[in-house]
Amino acid sequence: MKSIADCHLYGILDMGYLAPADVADVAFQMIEGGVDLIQLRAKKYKDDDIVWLAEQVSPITSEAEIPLVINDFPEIAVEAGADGVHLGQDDAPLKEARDLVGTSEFIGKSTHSLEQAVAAEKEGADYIGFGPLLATPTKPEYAPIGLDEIARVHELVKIPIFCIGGIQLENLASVLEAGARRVVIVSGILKAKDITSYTREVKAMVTGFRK
Ligand code: TZP
Ligand code: MG
Repeated sequence: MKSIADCHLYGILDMGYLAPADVADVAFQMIEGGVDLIQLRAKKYKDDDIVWLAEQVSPITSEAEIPLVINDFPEIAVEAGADGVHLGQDDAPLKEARDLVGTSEFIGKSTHSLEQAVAAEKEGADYIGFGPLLATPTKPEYAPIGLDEIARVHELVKIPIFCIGGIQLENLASVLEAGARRVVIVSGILKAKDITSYTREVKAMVTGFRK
């Protein structure tokens, strides 16, 4: 299984963009394209349905030896045998989630400011999401941070930082130039005509930039 430290491109199965029947196929295409880990983000779905979705995806992530992360719900992450859980600022406190998932699952946390990023590391998160950097229809209720704080967050926080929000192939170079080393792309990937080749192009840029 890939460790978080080795993950640079994070793909999200956001059920706002996907039909349940397509979830496994899309996971497969994203992995073919080179995502290093996958999150299942199923806002508005019932617990049992999230477990069902996770069951469709987990054989594929297991086979590829990449982590599967469940958004929002530590209990479901445990029930589904996922590898990690991702918490927002309004979800269960990190300590509570840690008590539920133990040390066998990692915990990620969404952060929307430098202060929240520093606090998440202190609380014991294994990685953070930092964003939204840019305005995005996937998370419309949050004001974008912009690209200026990317360099600073990398000075302040030593756990892996996944930059997120409004990132697409078209602006990826500017995000990487601003200092991002790990990115999450949701709608850019899910709305691509060819998910595998879009993801492949993103991966090549992210990998190429680190060299
Ligand atoms: N958290 C911060 S921005 C965001 C989340 C879940 C959505 C990112 O989606 P997109 O479509 O890549 O802008
Ligand atoms: Mg959440």
